[in-house]
Amino acid sequence: RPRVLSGIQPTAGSFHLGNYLGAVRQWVALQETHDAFYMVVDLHAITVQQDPAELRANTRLAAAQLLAAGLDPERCTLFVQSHVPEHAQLAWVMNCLTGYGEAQRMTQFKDKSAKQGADRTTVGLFTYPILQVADILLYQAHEVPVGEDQRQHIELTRDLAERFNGRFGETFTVPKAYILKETAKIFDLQDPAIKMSKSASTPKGLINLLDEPKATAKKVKSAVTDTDTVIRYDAEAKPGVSNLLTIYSTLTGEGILALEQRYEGKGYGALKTDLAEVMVDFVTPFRERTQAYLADPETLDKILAKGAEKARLVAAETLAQTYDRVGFLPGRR
Ligand code: AQP
Repeated sequence: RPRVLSGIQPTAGSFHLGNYLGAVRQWVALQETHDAFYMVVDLHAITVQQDPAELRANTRLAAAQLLAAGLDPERCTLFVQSHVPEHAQLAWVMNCLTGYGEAQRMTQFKDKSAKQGADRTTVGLFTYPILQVADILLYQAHEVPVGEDQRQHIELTRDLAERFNGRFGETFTVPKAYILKETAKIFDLQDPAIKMSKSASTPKGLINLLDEPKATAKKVKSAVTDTDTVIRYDAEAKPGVSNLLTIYSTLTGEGILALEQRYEGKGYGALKTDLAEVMVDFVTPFRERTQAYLADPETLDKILAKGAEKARLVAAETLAQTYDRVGFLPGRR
């Protein structure tokens, strides 16, 4: 089976719809066909200031949401990044292989550091794409299911894998980004020119999966569309309506064309009312399942410990081989 790997940050509060449709939904599907490794990336979460108790709670919350979304620990390896020390260990090697200018070109860093301000931007935030490179290469992943915003980091991963292999001999699988065109970028409901994101979206433009279903329905109903009345997919001319059609189609499995036909001659109100219902039907059981996993932290921690054990078997082998290739002396056996 080909291998996939991906990760998600332990965000405060809840995953948003962009996280789910852009990434997690694909994770659930890929566990059926791939040897799948998925992690909660808590090492990445400390690149910006965090509260220890909140980070612990958010890490469990993220794991609970992943299980609620349909990850099955029998079908995939689900773990917490900091439980596998090899991530930080391989990251150092990758740091030493990355050009300073190369790291400076990462647009996510530019965006995030601009938001943080110069005094609060840490070296960790600067090098986090390189930690991500290590995350992926450790597992010899063939594919990395992510949203469009991560494409540049996957390119960096490919470059560094090839560079390492060229310099020290074939060691790493060169991975590909697995990005579904339809859901590569889910847009803010109030400003369809920007991606839905926890840091850039306004509360009304951001669908948090764990919000009250009623509040979610309200956000859908007040989504920005356009002054035209036709329900038609056209990402350029009608970004707001197109975003709603994408969300609708992905959550129900009904094709965009079929939706366009069904809503022919009907107004935006009808589309939004129906989509609000679709969304409520999706988030209601998701919230309940998440709560159920959170109510039993012991079981949750056991799942994560078992996942880390499985992940370490793969990670330790890759790290040992890498250290050997680099020229580090073998340690005590
Ligand atoms: N709007 C989106 N559309 C499609 N995919 C998206 N992803 C995020 N936003 C969208 C994908 O979700 C996965 C997990 O992302 P993350 O752990 O990087 O989450 P995040 O950075 O906390 O999400 P945000 O909202 O994007 O955060 P900020 O605002 O801090 O930048 C990834 O695969 C990502 O592509």
